[in-house]
Amino acid sequence: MSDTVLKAAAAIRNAKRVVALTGAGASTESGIPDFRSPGGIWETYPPDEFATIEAFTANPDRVWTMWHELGASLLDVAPNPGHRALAEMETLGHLHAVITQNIDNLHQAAGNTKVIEYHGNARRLHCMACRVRKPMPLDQPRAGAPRCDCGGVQKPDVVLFGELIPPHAMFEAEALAQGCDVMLIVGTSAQVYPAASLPVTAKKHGATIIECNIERTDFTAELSDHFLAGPCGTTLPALLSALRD
Ligand code: BV8
Ligand code: ZN
Repeated sequence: MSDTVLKAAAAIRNAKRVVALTGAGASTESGIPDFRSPGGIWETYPPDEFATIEAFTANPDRVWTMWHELGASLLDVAPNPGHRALAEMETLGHLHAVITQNIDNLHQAAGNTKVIEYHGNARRLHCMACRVRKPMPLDQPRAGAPRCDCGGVQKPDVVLFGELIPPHAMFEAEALAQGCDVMLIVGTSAQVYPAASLPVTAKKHGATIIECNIERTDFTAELSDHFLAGPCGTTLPALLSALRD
């Protein structure tokens, strides 16, 4: 067991409230590509053409080509050992909540019960006209943007660039960041705001920052007290077994 893992486990064991912030790196070992690593989604679908609310409004059918591919990649995915370690940490009382930027539902599938979906969830549709939300039929072949019964265009219920974070998620995440004494950051490149400001808030309120990533990020230099290098499907189970000892 590495010294870093032991120190991180000690910080979690002594904490009153641990909160995790996860990004796409938490799901790559479930077979879902992340966004910015080589081979990531943005390589095929540049974000300014496919992930902004302007692009969607201008040409919903074109933007849906990305969501159809992304939806298909979510069809038969399952939680990986990293997701399961976070769920077990909650069961053991060592994790209060997960704030996730991911839209794949895998934390819930792994068993975490307090999950804040900061960027929405790809399993729902959201009508641009009447605002009604409905489950997204993930296996439905898509030749363009679906239409609502009201005739409006439906978008995936995820937060595109230029869209506000859902207020309930925004406020709950902010309160969790202010109130935690350990923040466990898993698999995020720290590039997207306001999500990337949550660890800054936590640190400002005295939290210890533990970061799990396969690369060093802006957080690593500026915020992290413990950096667990490597795939989170390995580092999180190692952290869990140190907590069990
Ligand atoms: C908003 C759609 C107010 C959903 C996404 C200039 C400065 C600051 C901010 C801005 C700015 N200009 C514009 C903005 C605002 C903008 C923004 O932050 N832009 C950035 C790019 C500069 N933000 C917004 O627009 C947000 N809304 O601000 O509202 C507003 C309102 C009106 C007008 C203006 C502002 C909305 C942000 C949400 C955007 N939606 N995607 C989806 O597809 O999921 S963003 C996209 O990036 C995803 O949501 C994703 O969750 C998010 C963050 O990415 P990561 O999760 O970190 O993934 P990434 O691939 O980047 O990194 C993966 C990491 O994991 C890597 O470090 C890798 O090494 C690591 N990894 C990989 N495998 C593993 C691993 N680690 C461990 N183990 C592994 N196995
Ligand atoms: Zn509608």
